[in-house]
Amino acid sequence: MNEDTKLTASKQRWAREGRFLTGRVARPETERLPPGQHLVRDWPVLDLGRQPAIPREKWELRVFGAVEHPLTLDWAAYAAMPPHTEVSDIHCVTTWSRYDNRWDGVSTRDLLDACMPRQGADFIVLHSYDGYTTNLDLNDFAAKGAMLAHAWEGAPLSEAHGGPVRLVVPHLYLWKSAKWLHRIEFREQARAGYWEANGYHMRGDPWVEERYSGPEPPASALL
Ligand SMILES: Nc1nc2c(c(=O)[nH]1)N[C@H]1C(S)=C(S)[C@@H](COP(=O)(O)O)O[C@H]1N2
Ligand SMILES: [Mo]
Repeated sequence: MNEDTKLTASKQRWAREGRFLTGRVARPETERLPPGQHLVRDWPVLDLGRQPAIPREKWELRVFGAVEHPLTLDWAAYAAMPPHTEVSDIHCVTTWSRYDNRWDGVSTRDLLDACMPRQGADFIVLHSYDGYTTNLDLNDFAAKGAMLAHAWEGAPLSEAHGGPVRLVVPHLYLWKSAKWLHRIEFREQARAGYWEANGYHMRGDPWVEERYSGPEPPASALL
């Protein structure tokens, strides 16, 4: 084999393996669990202790702030959006992870197409019916896999897990996935949500253990 042929063969192998597709090469199975996490089979419930009971007929989602088209979606308007399904893993900052959760709902990209964030509206705050808030960068909100979810494993999302509709952002720790979603605010400046203001990391990437913003876990790190 001359050098050219060898290089061609390597390139073909790299192409098959997806080499050099920056950041998007499928992690081998051994790397599916982020550092410091352990796997669970059940699905723990974690929240501030107030679980609001919102029937679908009373549920409303408002999209406001720095957007061209503010929206108010009732259940019928939400259900009329393009359906979207994802299977993704959950990683909670309290160190448990759960694989292969099947979600039905609406992709955040379709929501962005509908509301059209203004130039510079790079930050988002999610507001929930229980008073909880959490913040995201627009890029993380728009990431593939991020969605509004109303069903889990083919059944309506339970009240305890945030029904009628919660956010799911699978590439960040689960505290970013606001349950009982009520309002989505687009902003030109970042603002810390509930846990972010209490010492949790502003971004929360489990693969680099962005758990806390300071050197010590906060005293309030209970959930
Ligand atoms: N509205 C709301 N969303 C919330 C919370 C909350 O208290 N209220 N807790 C967050 C935290 S800290 C976690 S770990 C996950 C837990 O989701 P689960 O109860 O479905 O496992 O929800 C997140 N979303
Ligand atoms: Mo949490």
